[in-house]
Amino acid sequence: MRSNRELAETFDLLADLLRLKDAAAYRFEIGAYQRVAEALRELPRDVRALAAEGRLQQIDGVGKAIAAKIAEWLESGTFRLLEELKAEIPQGLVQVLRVEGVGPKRAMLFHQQLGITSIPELEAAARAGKLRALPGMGAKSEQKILESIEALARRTTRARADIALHAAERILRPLASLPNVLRAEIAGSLRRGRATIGDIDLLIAAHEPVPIMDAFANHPDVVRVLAQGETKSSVELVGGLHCDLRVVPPERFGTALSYFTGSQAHNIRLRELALERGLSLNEWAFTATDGSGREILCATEEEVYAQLGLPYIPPELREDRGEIEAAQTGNLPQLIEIGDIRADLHMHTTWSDGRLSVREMAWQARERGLEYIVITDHSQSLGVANGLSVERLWAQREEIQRVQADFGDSLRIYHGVELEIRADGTLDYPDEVLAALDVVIASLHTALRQDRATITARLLNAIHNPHVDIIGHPRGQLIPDREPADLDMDAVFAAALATDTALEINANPQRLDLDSAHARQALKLGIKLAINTDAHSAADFAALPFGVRTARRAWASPEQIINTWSRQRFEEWISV
Ligand code: DGT
Ligand code: CA
Ligand code: CA
Ligand code: ZN
Repeated sequence: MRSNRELAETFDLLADLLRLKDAAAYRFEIGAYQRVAEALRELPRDVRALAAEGRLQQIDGVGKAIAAKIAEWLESGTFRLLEELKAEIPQGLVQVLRVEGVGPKRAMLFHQQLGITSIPELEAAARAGKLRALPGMGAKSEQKILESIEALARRTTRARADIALHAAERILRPLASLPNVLRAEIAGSLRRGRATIGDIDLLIAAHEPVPIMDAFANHPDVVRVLAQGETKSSVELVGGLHCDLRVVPPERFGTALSYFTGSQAHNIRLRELALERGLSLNEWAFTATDGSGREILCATEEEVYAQLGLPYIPPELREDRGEIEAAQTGNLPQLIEIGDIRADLHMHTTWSDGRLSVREMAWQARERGLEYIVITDHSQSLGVANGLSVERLWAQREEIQRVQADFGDSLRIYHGVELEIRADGTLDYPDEVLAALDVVIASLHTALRQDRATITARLLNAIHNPHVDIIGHPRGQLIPDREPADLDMDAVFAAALATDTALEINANPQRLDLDSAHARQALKLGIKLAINTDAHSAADFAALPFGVRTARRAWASPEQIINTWSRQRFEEWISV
């Protein structure tokens, strides 16, 4: 598989090997390779297709020399410079660079003095106290390195929600249809709708657990059984995810589901409330603390909360971020649901880098019950995504009008754009073009590693443009491998509020951007949000639930999300 992502990783590797060799001497090359890696990750088209069309140099930062390296890599899986560097510098040292507090100089020092070529070797040396004696090191920096190694391990083992959900459903489906299985549910962080998942937690209600545990351990996706017991088993799945399964009798299902859904912080609060009522609470039951051993069993979660004098709290809120207090005072939000969504305001067609025509996208949208959509293809400077010149934009308008005529009242199709915010902060079309469009989504796709002041100013410039209605995937993160841009989000929020610019929750599970924490902050300030799939194909519409879950984790109610609005209200909003 010679994918964009693999090629991006190759350029990252190249940059890191050069950093190890001599960061100062190669600083221009290193910067150039990193920029190309970033552009490749963002690239909406397959690099092989671009190579076949002779358009490699349209990729941000790719000139003749890099295009030749890419061509060589597509041919053979590597290129000469890379092989030379690999022969010179142990590749494992590149991993060592990812440890915070270890730069290229230190990594080479560890290598030359102690023969270290990997993170486990570095960890062992730090534990043995061997690092502190090296020049420029001490007990404190040694301890710091140990802590960063642990932090790194925590960060890199989490999976994207869609991948975890797919894996969980593959396991759960056959188990749920076994005889005697009464209920089968996903629990843990996946049920709470988190963007990344540490491990999958599954819960089944049945009187006889053993055959279920056997079927679980023998599922074709299981590569290794980590532990198998009567009521709890853990396995490793193909792809490396771990999965826990518990089987409980149905009369205890509610208590168990509540416990294994978590979060841990939420559970601790529930246990405190129970203790105030003379009850202890664990995954099995409430038990009286008066020594009688009297148990209260709950078959449903509603009963668990009712025992504590609380209304049902939706899983997405269970993070101990105020949901207990809100439940106690009758102030739980009326959370948005999938069924509230009437529109999708961000999607691409074959006019830029989408797979389907305007007509096909409209058909797909109506099939899914949407009342209105906005076609938002890329603007001109995103050449690799076949961005629209102004001329093509107007040609597209004619096609949209023809399709609109055929769809009549059954679906309203607005003409918008996903407008590039260029690296220098200017927008990709002149104001008079923007003024003629129904909806403008402005997005950052390039130069995402600019310093805070520069990239924030870029985004603010777009927000302040009176024709920009929505900011697409505001922070630019990609899960799991790209950190968000270094934006001053307070300034972004202040500007969005002042100009009544909506911010997007991009529902694509690789983005989920805004994330739930920032979305919640924005909503508290009174900023409007949009949940968009950014669909490039029919399958991409399936991202919507991930966006809605993120919004629910942000405590969003329907009226705060503009694509729950009626056509009329939406039209009023875009026309001011
Ligand atoms: P993850 O897997 O890191 O994405 O996050 P969770 O929330 O799925 O965590 P996990 O799989 O370790 O445990 C599932 C749930 O089980 C967790 O949300 C709460 C509950 N739980 C696990 N360990 C403890 C514990 O030590 N104390 C309490 N109160 N609850 C726990
Ligand atoms: Ca979990
Ligand atoms: Ca678990
Ligand atoms: Zn888009």
